[in-house]
Amino acid sequence: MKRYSIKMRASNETDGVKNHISGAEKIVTENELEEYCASLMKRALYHSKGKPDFINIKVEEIKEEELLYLPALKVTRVETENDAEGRQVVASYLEKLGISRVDEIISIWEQSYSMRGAILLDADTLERLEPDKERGIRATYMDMDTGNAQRSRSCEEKNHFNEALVLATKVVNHPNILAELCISDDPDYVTGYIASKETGYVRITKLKPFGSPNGGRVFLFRGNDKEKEECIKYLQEQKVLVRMNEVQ
Ligand code: PML
Ligand code: MG
Repeated sequence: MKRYSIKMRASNETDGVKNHISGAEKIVTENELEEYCASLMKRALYHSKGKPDFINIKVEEIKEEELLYLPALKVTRVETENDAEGRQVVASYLEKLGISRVDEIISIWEQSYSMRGAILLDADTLERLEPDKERGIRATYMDMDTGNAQRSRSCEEKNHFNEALVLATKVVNHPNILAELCISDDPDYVTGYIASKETGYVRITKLKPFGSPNGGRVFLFRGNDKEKEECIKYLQEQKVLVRMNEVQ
């Protein structure tokens, strides 16, 4: 059975400024294609961030030999009372990972709030490494692989956790990525995370105030220029299916 990648992005423009509303992607089989395109279209049309005036749905065939299968990261959960406490948890995990300049990293995170993609940050020099600093780096071409289990047929409603776990698993499996930090840009979603190969996926229940549209991602990188190029290529082009079987 053939597989296809579907990517959706939706935005609107106010006073000449383009605002990102929603973006999502799936890797599906041929017989799921029509249904998932329709679901993603609905997701773009009915989003809490507003009505789009631009929707793009892109479909590309994927060959089996292009796919990399990865086990999902182990998941733990830390309860926090508010965003300040949430940031302290992030700081303590960064320290555990041997990363210094933690406060500066957390403050640079804010620069990702209006971007479609993530900041790729040199963990030591704190240099931003994205070729296009307005757009950032978008990790793409990934989805969950549920094996024989039937997955939920609808993706009209975003499952923040599943989609983020898939993305984080892909991102931190690159040998030059030390960790990923993420806060959702959806105003009503306050859970965020720090993920790394070493710590797994650490969910932090409050990482921003309820109602805030401020969210974004940072990928922390350590390596040389050649490794940076390879890493960007991996994040943007490698097709990945994440095995979710053991996720509770
Ligand atoms: C997003 O909205 O894209 C990010 C979602 C973060 C999910 C965090 C979690 O629930 O574990
Ligand atoms: Mg969002």
